[in-house]
Amino acid sequence: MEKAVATAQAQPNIALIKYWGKRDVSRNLPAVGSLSLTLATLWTRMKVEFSTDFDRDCLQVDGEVAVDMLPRVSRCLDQVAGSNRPRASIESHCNFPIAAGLASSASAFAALVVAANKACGQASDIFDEETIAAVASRDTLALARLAGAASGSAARSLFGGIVELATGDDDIDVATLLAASTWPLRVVVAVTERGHKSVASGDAMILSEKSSPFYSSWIENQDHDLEVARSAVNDRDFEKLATVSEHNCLKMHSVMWTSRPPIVYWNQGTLACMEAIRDLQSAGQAVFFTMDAGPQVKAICQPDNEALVMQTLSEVDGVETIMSSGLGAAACILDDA
Ligand code: 2P0
Repeated sequence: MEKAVATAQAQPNIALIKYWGKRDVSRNLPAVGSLSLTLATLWTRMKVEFSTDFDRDCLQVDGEVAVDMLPRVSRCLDQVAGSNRPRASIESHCNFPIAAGLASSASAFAALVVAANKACGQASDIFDEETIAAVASRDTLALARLAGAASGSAARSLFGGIVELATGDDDIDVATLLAASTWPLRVVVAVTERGHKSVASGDAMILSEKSSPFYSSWIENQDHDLEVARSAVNDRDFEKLATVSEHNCLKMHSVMWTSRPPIVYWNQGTLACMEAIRDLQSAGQAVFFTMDAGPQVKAICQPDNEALVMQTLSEVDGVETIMSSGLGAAACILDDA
């Protein structure tokens, strides 16, 4: 039996300056740059095994066969290992809720690309020469571009700390702006609903472009928000980062709300958490909120008020679970032993 196997881990990331909109749907290129925090304690682990003995790809997510997600995963493997590749068995494990606005596709596709690329390099006899040469030449940016082609936000999880993704001329550019240890921010996640989201974010972005009257001004102002956020990060200016991040998040949700039909990911718990965070801000606490394509609220704060933020959000009506994380590392290979 000819086989090649590797396992990788990636952490989800939370965007402060959001990706919403596609410049090129077929290549999945984002219409705007984005800036994000890679988390430390939430993860997806992906084991990819290619074998000439398999007659089809097979995906298991947390021990269950996942037929719906398989075509997207198979397409991503074709990009990494060539469309003539041997079929693969993929096992995914995740320590947080999937598809509920917690960026599970980001960590999943980042881990998938890293594991698949490593596996290809392990058993050259079952891949063609072109694939072997491509695999050997890939750096982290090349892996990020492959992950981004599968899921735009996944490109950012190839890097640790505070990460910026730029749209670039022909493809995205992604890099760490600030290492995780340089500014010890904390991210408190208030889970207000554990189900799958109502509209997939990719479809929702396309709907926003087609139907929201606010879409064009969202695109036009993004470079300005990125510049402000970048300078706030470089200066470790929490206030400035808070103001631009909340504004950018609310603009993205305004674009969603003004799409036809409207895309509303929030629930009552989301609004109650925002109000609790506003109260903390009024009491002088350095904390701000952000929400993505789901009802969960992420509160960004600092180590000295993390316990207070967690306690406050845990008492909000509608909050089911609280999780907390610092900033974490780039996607990496795990030792299969
Ligand atoms: C972000 N989101 O910047 C934004 C904010 C959701 C809201 O990136 O279509 O699942 O697969 O490229 O990566 C979620 O989008 O979208 C996302 P596709 P993805 O984090």
